[in-house]
Amino acid sequence: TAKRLRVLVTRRWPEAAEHYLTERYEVTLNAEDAPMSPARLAQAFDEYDVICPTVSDKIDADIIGAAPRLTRLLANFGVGFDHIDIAACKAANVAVTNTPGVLTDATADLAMALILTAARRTGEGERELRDGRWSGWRPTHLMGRSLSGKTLGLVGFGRIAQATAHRAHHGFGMNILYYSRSAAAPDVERGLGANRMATLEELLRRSDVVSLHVPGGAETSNMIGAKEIAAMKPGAILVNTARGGVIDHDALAAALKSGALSAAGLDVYPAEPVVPASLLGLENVVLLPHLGSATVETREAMGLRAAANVNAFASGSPLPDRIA
Ligand code: 8YV
Repeated sequence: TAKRLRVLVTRRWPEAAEHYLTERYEVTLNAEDAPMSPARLAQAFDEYDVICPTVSDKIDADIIGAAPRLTRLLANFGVGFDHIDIAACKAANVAVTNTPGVLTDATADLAMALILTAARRTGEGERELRDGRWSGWRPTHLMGRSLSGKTLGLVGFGRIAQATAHRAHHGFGMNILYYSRSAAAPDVERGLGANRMATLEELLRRSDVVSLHVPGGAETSNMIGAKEIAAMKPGAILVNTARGGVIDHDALAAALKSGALSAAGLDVYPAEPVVPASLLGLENVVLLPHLGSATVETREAMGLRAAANVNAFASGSPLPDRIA
């Protein structure tokens, strides 16, 4: 019988997805379910044919090393891959796949949750109530902002941005603007009532709510800094479900403190699990612990999608979600 592939799964997945993989391959699960040390990850490249990493594994050129290593495939559990040095993978002849599509709805739902929480101040309200500070109903208590008729500006216009646009436009009556390197097809724009802006500055200037949907990494590092925040409408809301490095958080904290922005909603941070200290003391920012894709259904689907790429690799077929 053919040698079974040795597969390392760096974090614990939902049971059904682990079961699917362990039935087919020689799988090692990380019992502690804690991030692996760089040394352990580097060693794994000599021990496993396939590694299934997550966002909590930083796989840089030092870890990948020079060829020849045993590992030939990184089947990433997640769609974003800025934690993996793609150029180093290519140089070392290591293929990389991700899990697009299966987490689109869950992440768009969470973007809406952040928009609603920020606009309606529900986090502030719950903290007040639980702290015993609620003194009763009054006409001007914790007034937020309505979404209906307001403009949502999307930075990046991929799958998750479009799913967010769908919810905001058809569910909440928002107007949609987007900024992206490439234009969406006319029928997609029509279906979402979306208008493309020629510059980021114009999008920021015209939007009541701005939601970020660009990939992380060097190209988008600090894309939203002091200058961009200053271009936003007074009292606008900024939401991020993409990657933390896209925002300059010192500039964001200053704008939230001064009231230049009324609120923000964040699910991602530049050096997780560290949360910028300047934000922790502010009432008008919603801070979530990277929950974008965290539903039972979605996390299971992500594991099965990573497994589908392992299957293709095992049978020598083209990898369905190959990114390198
Ligand atoms: C995951 C994500 O939770 O897919 C992504 O890019 O950020 C989240 O869905 C995480 O990356 C899993 O590795």
